[in-house]
Amino acid sequence: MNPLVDISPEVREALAAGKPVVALESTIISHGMPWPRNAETALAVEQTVRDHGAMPATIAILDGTCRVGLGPKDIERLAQAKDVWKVSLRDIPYVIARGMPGATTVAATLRIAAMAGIRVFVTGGIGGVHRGAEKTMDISADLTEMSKSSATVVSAGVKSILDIGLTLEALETLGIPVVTLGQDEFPSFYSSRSGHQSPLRLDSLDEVARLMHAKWSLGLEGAVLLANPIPPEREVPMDTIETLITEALREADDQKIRGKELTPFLLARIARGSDGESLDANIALVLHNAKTGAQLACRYAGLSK
Ligand code: PSU
Ligand code: MN
Repeated sequence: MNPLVDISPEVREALAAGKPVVALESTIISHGMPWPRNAETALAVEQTVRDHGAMPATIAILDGTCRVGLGPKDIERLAQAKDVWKVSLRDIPYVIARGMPGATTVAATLRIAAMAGIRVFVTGGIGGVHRGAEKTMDISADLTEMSKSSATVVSAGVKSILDIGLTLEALETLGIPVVTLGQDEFPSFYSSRSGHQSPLRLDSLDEVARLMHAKWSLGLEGAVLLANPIPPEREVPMDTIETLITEALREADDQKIRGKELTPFLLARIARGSDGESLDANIALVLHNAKTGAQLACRYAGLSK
């Protein structure tokens, strides 16, 4: 393994033994949720993965190396420090060269997870095609990275801060299977509905594991996007969120918030606007994804044996 990729001993042992491992991103900790709930959530997500039989591997860049598998102190540092860089794919060599702390997005986490040989990755929501992208060209590197790195990304779908229809089109162009678990409609993060049909549907994790096995054993590289709808009792009504998103987008435009700042700005604005209701939903769906991801990693490890 490259000396710039540092895998923790317990994650390394699990991988060597063919045991289930689940990768976790860190931008959600540093730039997606406020302190102290970000740290509490990151630790609870790790515990949920363990409780369901898999080894958690939170990924970040610290002290000049890509770290796979963090301790509670590392997580607290990412949750609290003000100088944590948001690291997408392009930023990986920069933060390493400067020895800066970096929280990895879906794109960067997925690449580092694939380097380590991890096949399941849990997050909340992925980046995608932003509304108005026909003018701004703001399309997350999460999408292009998913066409390259082979792991299943478990998410609650795509937030409607993005253009969901265009994001699904881009995923098709990139050859990424988009599978919704147990329903026909693609979910939209806070809601199990989005108004968009899911391109694919599977009803069991055994089938998802078989799809993964078929894809990669045929040499079809790249990710699978698994959409895991938020549990109904934790949903935030679509109208409530839509109003908040419209306001947040208008404010971002007025303040000329662009590029990598846009997604964190919108997330924070929506959390504030909903008086924490959206944050509660966000935490609930990430924990739900952690459980599903751990179960999927167990099924996939069973198939690969
Ligand atoms: N969408 C969410 N929550 C998040 C993110 C996106 O609903 O926390 C984070 C993820 O880390 C994702 C990143 O990879 O934002 C995408 O940022 P950008 O749009 O700048 O590529
Ligand atoms: Mn962007």
